[in-house]
Amino acid sequence: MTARWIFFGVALVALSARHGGAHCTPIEMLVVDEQVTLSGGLVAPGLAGRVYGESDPECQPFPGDAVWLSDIPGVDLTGLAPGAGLFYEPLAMPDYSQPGAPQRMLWHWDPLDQQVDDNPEGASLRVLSTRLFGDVTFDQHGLLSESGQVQALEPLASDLGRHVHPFYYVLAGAGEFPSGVYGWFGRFTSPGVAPSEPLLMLMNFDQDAGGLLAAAAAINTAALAPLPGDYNRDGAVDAEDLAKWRADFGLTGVQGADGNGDGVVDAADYTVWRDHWAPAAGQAAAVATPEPTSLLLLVAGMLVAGLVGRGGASTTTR
Ligand SMILES: [Ca+2]
Ligand SMILES: [Ca+2]
Repeated sequence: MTARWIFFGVALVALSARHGGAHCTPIEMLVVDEQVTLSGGLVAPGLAGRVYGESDPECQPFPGDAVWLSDIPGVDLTGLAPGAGLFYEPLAMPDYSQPGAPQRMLWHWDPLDQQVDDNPEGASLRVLSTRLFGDVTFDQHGLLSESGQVQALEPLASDLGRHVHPFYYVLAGAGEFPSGVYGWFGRFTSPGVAPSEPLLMLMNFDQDAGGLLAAAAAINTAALAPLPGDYNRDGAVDAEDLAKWRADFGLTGVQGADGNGDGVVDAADYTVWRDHWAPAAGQAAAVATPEPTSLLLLVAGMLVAGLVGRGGASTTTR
């Protein structure tokens, strides 16, 4: 046996191990009250809604591949009639982690700074039917394919009640793709019933599997409209947001603690936080909300600190 065939055999065994046995964390799909309904997926702190990806390193797609192709997660399919038609439609969502909250279709999470960031220009994602129904392709700015959806399954009678893999997910386009986690929102539709709620799909590319849950939380949170006063975007309005407001005070053009959306973090944003802060019993004293007089002193102090800081910075850069 040549070395090539030995390698091929080892690769096949490795692939079987990845996809054999348990189906890891699939999309569980049924039709409930005339709506496509999803469950399963990733469950972790900071994840609200439906988020799907593979956090089990044994089930991860192929880290380090130059051309990246995965067919996971699969779908546990119940509740559709044979031939009813099942489609997948990627969705643009606002990115509240960026100034101006631009609409985004392909998202990237950078493991180095642990932030959602701009994708490389030229990178796109193809959702390609494993049954040759076509594909839908998009980049961070929007659709690249003519059609905005792709058929997932007919489904066949033999698909129902089974675990199926309707798509290959392909990171495509020109150039090198930075490592990290790529994500995209979408929904499943079927004629005659209501579409699913939006779901977030995630793919780990060329990095340690451990980043997937952090990326899931960051991308999911970035697409959710922020709660007024929730400046660190953890879903609660509390003392940590006051600390964030203090840290951001005087900044312009940032999302962070700009609670009233006027492009600057100032005393008005403290008022937004205070008006939406709902302390649990016993927390009020611990947080020590500034009285109006001490607030003015605090703001004045920050203004002076900000002016001094800016003066120092400008002299050093000249
Ligand atoms: Ca918060
Ligand atoms: Ca503001």
